[in-house]
Formats: sequence, C-alpha cells, structure tokens
Amino acid sequence: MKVVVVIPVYNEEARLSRCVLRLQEFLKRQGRFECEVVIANNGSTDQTQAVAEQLSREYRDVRALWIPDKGRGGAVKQAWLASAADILSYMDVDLATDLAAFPALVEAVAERGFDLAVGSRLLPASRTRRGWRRELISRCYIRLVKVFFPVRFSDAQCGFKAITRQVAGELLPLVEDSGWFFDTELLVLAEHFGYRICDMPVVWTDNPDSRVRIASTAWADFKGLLRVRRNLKRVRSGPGARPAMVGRKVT
Ligand SMILES: Nc1nc2c(ncn2[C@@H]2O[C@H](COP(=O)(O)OP(=O)(O)O)[C@@H](O)[C@H]2O)c(=O)[nH]1
Ligand SMILES: [Mg+2]
Repeated sequence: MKVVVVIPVYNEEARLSRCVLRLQEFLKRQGRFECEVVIANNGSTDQTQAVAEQLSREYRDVRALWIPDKGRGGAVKQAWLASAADILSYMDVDLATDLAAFPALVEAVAERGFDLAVGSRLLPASRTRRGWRRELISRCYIRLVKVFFPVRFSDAQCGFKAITRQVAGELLPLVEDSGWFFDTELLVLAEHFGYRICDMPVVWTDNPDSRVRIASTAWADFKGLLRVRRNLKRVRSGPGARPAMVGRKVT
C-alpha cells in the first residue's frame, strides 16, 4: 500500500526543511505504510523551490513539484492526480496537526473502508490551541456550510486529509475551486454523492504565521458555497445533468 503525503507550499523557505525533516523521521518510525513526500510549490517568489529541490536530492522519498497556477487547492489536486500512490494525503507545512493522528488517518481509508478521512478541530475529542478569533471564524464557517448543505462532517478547513486514489479520480474532476475553498467543495460533493467520510479528532496547535487573508478568503468561500449549491440543484433536477460518476450510498 503506497501513500503520498503532499505538502502544499507558498513562500515557505523558512519552514519547509524543518517540516520535511520531522515528517521523514516520523514516517520512518511508523514503518507501516510506504510513504512518498511531494512538495507542491506554486507561485512562490522566495527560495522555496530551491529548498524543495535540495530536499528531493537529499531524500530518496521526497519529490519537488512546481505547479504554475497559484492556489493551495489546485496544488493539492494536481499533486494528487500526478501520483501513482493508492492513498493520497496532504498536510500543511507548519505541521499544525499533531502527526500522531497520521497513521489512523491513513488506516481509515486504507483498511477501514472509508473513502476519505479528514482531521477535525471541532469534535469533542479534538484538542485545539488557537486564538479566539480563528476559533470563532472556524466555528461560524462550519455553521454556514451546514446552512447551505445537510452535511455531517465537522470541520472543512483542517489541512490534514486523505482519500483513496479511486475516489479522488471520481471526485477531483468535479471540484472547481483551486484556492482555500477546495477542501469544502471536495467534502460537500463527497457527502452529497454518498461517499464515506471518516471525521477524525486531531490535536492542533495554531501557527500564527499564516498565508490566509481572512476577508478575501471569507468572501471567496461564500461565493463558493453559492456556486456549489447552484450546481448541485442543477445536478438533482436536470436529466442527464448529473456528472458522469456513480457515488456510493452511505450505509
Ligand atoms: N501550493 C500552495 N500552497 C499554499 C498556497 N497558499 C498557502 N499554501 C500552503 O498551505 C498551507 C497552509 O497555509 P497556512 O498559511 O499555514 O494556513 P492556515 O494554517 O490556515 O493559516 C501551508 O503549507 C502553506 O504554505 C498556495 O497558493 N499554493
Ligand atoms: Mg497554518
């Protein structure tokens, strides 16, 4: 069973090496899955690409990918689609999510029959250390998502997810957003079409060094929710409008 761990990066020359080193050490120790790390860099204007290429020379299981179009979602999507691994995962470079949850994340899709597994900072068993502003934004956002869609997942935005290669092949062509809304769109479509999502509590420590611009991202998210709802209504109502895919029923 081969697993790819994608790390999307944008201007991360300072944090990238530390992340890859810690990740390599962790993956070697866990020893259960054969893992490859893919650094998915796009739009960076600093030395991120040079650092990524240096790391890929140093470590046999690390690859550096340069993706021309900017956006975290698009970078994850392209890196996943380019991978030959059975299980596709991604995590943020700041390793805000405690790596201890990674084996369980992979197991959920590799062995427990789930199609996707997602880290959540908002389950009762989650442990989250972050400022009240981001906590509030995160809680308001998932409520808003649930006003739009009858979904059960508890956190759309945690940068810690895994999906099977087959389901990625079915769902990713339907996901239009290539920025921060990518994760929400992927999960909403997954639930809508009856794929099985494993919602997993994680230990999460906020890193204040953030690439997110809150106001513009919130607006883009809102437009994204409207667009996906419009699209799904069309899918439901128009004969032949349903995308050429077969979602599995939730049992
Ligand atoms: N490939 C790519 N990665 C990005 C982009 N913007 C942010 N990232 C990465 O996405 C991850 C999460 O970013 P971060 O700023 O920590 O988000 P936050 O934790 O939600 O504040 C980090 O690994 C960033 O380098 C982008 O445009 N392209
Ligand atoms: Mg972060």
